Amino acid sequence: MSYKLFYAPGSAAMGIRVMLEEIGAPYELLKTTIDMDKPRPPEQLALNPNGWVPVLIWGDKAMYECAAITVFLCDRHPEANLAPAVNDPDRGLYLQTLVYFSNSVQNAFQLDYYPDRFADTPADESSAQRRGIRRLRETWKVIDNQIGSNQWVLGERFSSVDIYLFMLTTWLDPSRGQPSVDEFANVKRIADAVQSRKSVQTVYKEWIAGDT
Ligand SMILES: N[C@@H](CCC(=O)N[C@@H](CS)C(=O)NCC(=O)O)C(=O)O
Repeated sequence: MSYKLFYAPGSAAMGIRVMLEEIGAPYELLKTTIDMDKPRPPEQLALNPNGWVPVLIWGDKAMYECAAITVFLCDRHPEANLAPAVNDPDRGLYLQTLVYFSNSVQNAFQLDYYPDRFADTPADESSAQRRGIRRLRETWKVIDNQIGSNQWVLGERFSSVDIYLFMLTTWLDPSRGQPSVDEFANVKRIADAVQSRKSVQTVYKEWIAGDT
């Protein structure tokens, strides 16, 4: 099974690429941009009219939404052991955390990074950003408490949720007033452990070297 992935450095497509590396599936990157001042390729817009990444393509099918792609890939490649199976007791926590990442933590990032999508006028944008930054603290605290002393998000087993968590921590930017990952000791412990994986070292090489 081979895949194509609409991809831009620094974006949510990086987490999906790490999963493809972990799975060992062949993939091709279709380079695009997340720069709001640059156009998106028409092929990308045809598959995702929102214009954002990731977009995953296999055969003549395609899908977007990072959490959905995560579940899709893990279900398709159970041998990679990146998710609890449908009847596993941890399945609920796995789905809950992925969806919380997607609709609460990512939403908080969006308030700060894309305030025009939430504010009615340019004058209201700084208010949306301030709320987003506060929301980042609230949502990361929920995740930090949820993890507690667990080795990984799901306890003793590494999973795609840990990769997702790592990806989200790379977006935290204290220079914008956002919290530092250091504020969330349990999150930080897992992010550091994920960072040492070969897949992450490959995909996040520039970020780890401090070049992005
Ligand atoms: N809900 C989407 C959001 C994806 C998203 O926000 N992607 C960002 C990069 S991390 C992007 O493509 N931004 C550029 C844009 O929105 O046009 C998902 O989870 O896949």
